[in-house]
Amino acid sequence: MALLKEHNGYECWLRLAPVEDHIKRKEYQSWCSSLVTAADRSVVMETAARELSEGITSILGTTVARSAEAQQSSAIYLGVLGHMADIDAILDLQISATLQDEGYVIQTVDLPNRKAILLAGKSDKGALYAVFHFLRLLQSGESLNDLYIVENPKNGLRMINQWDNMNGSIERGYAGKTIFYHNNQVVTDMKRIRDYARLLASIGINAISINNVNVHEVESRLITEALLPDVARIADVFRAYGIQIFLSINYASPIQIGGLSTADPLDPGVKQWWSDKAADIYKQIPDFGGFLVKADSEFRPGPFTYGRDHVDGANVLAEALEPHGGLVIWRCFVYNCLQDWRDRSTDRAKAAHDHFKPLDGKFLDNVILQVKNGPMDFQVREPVSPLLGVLPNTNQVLELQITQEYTGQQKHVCFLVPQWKEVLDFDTHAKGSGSTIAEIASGSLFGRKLGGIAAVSNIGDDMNWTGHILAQANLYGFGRLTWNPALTSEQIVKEWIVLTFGSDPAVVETISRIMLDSWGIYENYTAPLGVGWMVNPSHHYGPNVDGYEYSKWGTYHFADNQGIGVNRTVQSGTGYTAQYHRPQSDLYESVESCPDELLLFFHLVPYTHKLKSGKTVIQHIYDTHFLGVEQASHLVQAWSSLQDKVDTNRYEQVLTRLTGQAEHAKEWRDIINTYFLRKSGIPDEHNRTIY
Ligand code: GCW
Repeated sequence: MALLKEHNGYECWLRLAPVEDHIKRKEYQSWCSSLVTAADRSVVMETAARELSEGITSILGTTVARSAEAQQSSAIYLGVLGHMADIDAILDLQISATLQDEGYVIQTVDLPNRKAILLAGKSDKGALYAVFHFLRLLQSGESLNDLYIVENPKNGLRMINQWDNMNGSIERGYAGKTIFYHNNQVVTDMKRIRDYARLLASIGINAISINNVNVHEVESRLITEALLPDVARIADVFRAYGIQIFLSINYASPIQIGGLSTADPLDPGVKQWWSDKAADIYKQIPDFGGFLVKADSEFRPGPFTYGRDHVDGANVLAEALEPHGGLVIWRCFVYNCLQDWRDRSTDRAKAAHDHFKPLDGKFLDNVILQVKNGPMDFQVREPVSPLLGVLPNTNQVLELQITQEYTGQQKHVCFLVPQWKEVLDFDTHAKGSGSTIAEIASGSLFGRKLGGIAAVSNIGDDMNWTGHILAQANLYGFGRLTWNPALTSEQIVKEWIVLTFGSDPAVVETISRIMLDSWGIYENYTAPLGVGWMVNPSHHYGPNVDGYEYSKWGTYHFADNQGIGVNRTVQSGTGYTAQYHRPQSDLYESVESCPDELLLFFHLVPYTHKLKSGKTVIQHIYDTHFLGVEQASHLVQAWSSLQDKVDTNRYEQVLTRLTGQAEHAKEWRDIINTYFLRKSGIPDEHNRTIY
């Protein structure tokens, strides 16, 4: 057994580990001895060439001769279609017509006197993505003999949102402090940011917003000439990896930093102010992406202050950015966060649809609405947001959360790709069947030029980036799924395991099982049947069944001695089900047809209600919570079986987290089961210990 090289998790999936099989290594070396790239390289192409040669050296142990024309019988050709004779001489140029701007081709040519591998992008970003794909092939032991790979990203915008604050903290961050800021300044040493840009580019991310959407006093000044040079330094680092920078802005900036007396979007002085501000920004950052905006949400300022709607609000920013090609990404997370818990008619789940459906088609072409996957807020399970199916004339991006705010905060393993797959595969029936979220988010269903998927980052300055090493799979999975939503959870997790831990069959099988089961396990021992919110207030970690039951946040479960759940039917509830198209609205409206896993999100039912599984609601609660704890302890056992197959440092890190999770699952089980036994008075059929 080769001594396992120690890793602390810093490289994540870019370990670029040496190929151990010497026959395979010889075969790869026969292909990878020289690299031909065009002489005039853009900054992105320079990155691609460097990543390729350094990656090959790391994996094969050989250096790669780089030149502008072929020196030897075999070479790798890296370039942009139509800009490199060697590539155009070999590649069937028809392929060019099928490639989008960030697409690429990887093709093998194996002629008697010439072996070549082409890594050809439609643009230099495509070439960069081809390089990372090629390095994945080498790491996965794939044969290079007859490659013909054509890849186009499904989503134009593949974006990360950082909820990072300049005081060093990260809102909902569970992996240390921010890598971007220190003591209210942008960091001077760009190393971590460069390594992060590299990780993101390797999974096809092409955009990032670098500050919290709750824009505080200091962060409001990121768009001023005082701080823009620092933002430009960050933009330079990401640009080299094909990633565009965005900033979250404070809607009250004209007042806060502009000295105006109003931020009213219809005020001519405000309009002029944003236009001047945009010009300042683009002077420093010519390819600046644009603004990400959280307005009139959770006490953030916005157009409502001036009696204006969100079309007025977004369009004034869009007009300012339009001359520079900038975008306004406007979040739809708008709801009444001062609700009286006694009020059963107000339904937070309805808010985004009520606010934004009437505005469809009124936003300018460079405005994109950003919509969370569910109507509430990234719970372990929610129905898909009905707003995503009712905006045929508006650009939109789907917002997901990689950081595990409500899914164990990187103390528990919870691989979220299966959850995201359910969201992307959900058929809204907006234009008949096949109107899936994947088709809507990408823009293709409604024929929108702009579209994509954004997600809240889970990284911090921990050495392993994500706190829990297994949480790296969520960042990896987000990138791969946003590039190609048709990938399965199994494909994504296998790819990630091989790159991160190697291809030992026991390692691949065991970690795949752990990851693919983890979302269901977490759901089993937390809030039942889609009702959500049984967490401790403010930090949202750990069980507290009534933590949000009397809050102002609209987050109720209405459990009493008879039953539990939120009646969202048209017939006798809040009417939320009507926000879906048929047949979904009918599916959810009827307690008989509503899927078990969302029953308590849509219906108030007695504890004795029979689920499709044949179990009563109360017995389902007991059974899933006892089962969840058993499953969590099995995760520890499964991981322990890999003790001599994973390097000690990472093995121990994960074992510690899984052991902690197994313990904490008992807390969830006992508090939730005890709460419902006391409320319902209905004993567990198996008379297991409940307190
Ligand atoms: O997810 C919730 C969080 C807030 C977050 C907000 C949002 C950035 O609890 O921390 O604020 O919603 O998405 O804006």
